[in-house]
Amino acid sequence: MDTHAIDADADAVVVGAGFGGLYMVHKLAGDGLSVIGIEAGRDVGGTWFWNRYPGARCDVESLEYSYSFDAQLQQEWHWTERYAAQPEILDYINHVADRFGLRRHYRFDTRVLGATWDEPTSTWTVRTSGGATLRCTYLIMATGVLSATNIPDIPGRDTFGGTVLHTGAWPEQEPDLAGKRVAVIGTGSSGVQVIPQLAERAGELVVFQRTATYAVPARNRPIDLGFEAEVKAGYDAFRERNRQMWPAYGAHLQLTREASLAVDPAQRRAVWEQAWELGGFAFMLSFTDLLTDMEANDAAADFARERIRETVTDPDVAQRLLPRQPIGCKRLCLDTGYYETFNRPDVRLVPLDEEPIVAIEPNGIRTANELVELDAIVYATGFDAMTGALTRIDVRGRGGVTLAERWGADGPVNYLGLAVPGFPNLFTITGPGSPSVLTNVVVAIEQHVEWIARCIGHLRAHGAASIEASEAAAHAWVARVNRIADNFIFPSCNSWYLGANIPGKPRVFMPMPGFPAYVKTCERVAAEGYSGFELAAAASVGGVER
Ligand code: NA7
Repeated sequence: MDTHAIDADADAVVVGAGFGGLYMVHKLAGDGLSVIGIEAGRDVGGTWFWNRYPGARCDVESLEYSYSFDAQLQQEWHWTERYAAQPEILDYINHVADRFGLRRHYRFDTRVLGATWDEPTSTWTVRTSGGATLRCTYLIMATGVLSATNIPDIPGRDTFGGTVLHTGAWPEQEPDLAGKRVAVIGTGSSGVQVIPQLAERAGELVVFQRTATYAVPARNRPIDLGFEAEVKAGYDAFRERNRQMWPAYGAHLQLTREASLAVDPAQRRAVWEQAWELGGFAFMLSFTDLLTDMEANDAAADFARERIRETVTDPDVAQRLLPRQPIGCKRLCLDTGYYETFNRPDVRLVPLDEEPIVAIEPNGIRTANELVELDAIVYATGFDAMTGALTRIDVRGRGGVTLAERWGADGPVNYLGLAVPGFPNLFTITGPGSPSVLTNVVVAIEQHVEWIARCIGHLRAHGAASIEASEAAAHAWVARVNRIADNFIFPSCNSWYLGANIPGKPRVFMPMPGFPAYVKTCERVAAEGYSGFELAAAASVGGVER
């Protein structure tokens, strides 16, 4: 047991006050448990608290990217745009926190530094940056899948004399970049969103591109009031249709249920033109085989590349913006004016395959060809996705083994993306091994929160002291997720789904493709009395039943 004096006892500690943490706290408090929430940020919001860069916007439609657990909440909230921008999502999360009185459970501006499993008492001892030591029976990590920022270790990185920003940790006080010479490194979803916005305000914008990306037009617009009314008239059915989709979203965007290779090329093209106009993920959902058949994917990729050539006026620049990996292999970006931005005279593209970065210097970025003088560098270089937020905390399970050690060589050994062998009573919301980033994550979060709450209810009802995923079940699960991923085009490129963006990270496919099948498995596991888990009966400790 940790030798620190315990400052507070709770049934559960929930780490994070984003979509996942807030609902978990709400659910457990509603079930009568004592709960302490810990949040590093000054307030609620999670991803939407930190990612406040210009242009930050959700790529799932607002009417879907919201909680479904409260009928009145979803009826009363009104979204103003098809895809909500970050300030509106943050307003929504604040509204939820107020409406359900969730802030009172939280300690803000506080990080969890470490957590240690105490075998004799079957409890977790949690150390926080505020100096407090908490003890709890259940530790629930709602730390987010895209929250541990990645700043690449470029030589001289810390010598730069100008402003340094990361899209995933954007300051609340908007930095003044007006008229400045600004670099953006990275062209994933965040880069694609921030680049057109920064081009508007900077004097000169230089985009450092390692991998050209596919971006399909979002076609954002004010919310269609007719569509909103239609959805709200049958919200439960709308949610259910989306839950039955493999990524748990977009049922109304699905133009066909056919394989693209089963229709003739003219018909295929007509569907893609329609999907392109519809915007967003309609393109990838247009046929059933785009992510599973390389020939189908090649044709879709060609169609998307043609659109880039049509949009970018300088053919050399267009050529450099053409992605070469299969479309959808890395997460597809939705754009608003991304490719058009490269037609501006004050925007320049530096393709790193032709002109690599050599070093960062006090005045700018030195490439193999030149010194690009700069006032600001914006890292849009993503995250140590899915595992980083967990392994950066000193979480110690049985035998004092840390999560970072447990996941070091083999990647994130887990069961259902919910639990880790050797870490009893620890749950991960949208953890690696669950559908998480391949879904509308709010739907995935709700399913996890409800499953975890039910599981905890079961443990309490049966007087169990702990639940722990078995080694065998976890290894079988990781193998199953990777077998399923092998049926897709996903393993064919270097994406953060595979950990490939972080040097040294084991190459394991982390998110499980296919939400409906995943839900069925979770339901079956629960119905079987938590098969694949080991439940320990409560032991008498020092005369006290825990
Ligand atoms: P992403 O999708 O991981 O994109 C990061 C970008 O940064 C991507 O273009 C990377 O190129 C690039 N990158 C990463 N490291 C480097 C180095 N060392 N040098 C140059 N370029 C680099 O993160 P985002 O924040 O855009 O999006 C994350 C998710 O958030 C998104 O999918 C949505 O779900 C929301 P690479 O492709 O790795 O070659």
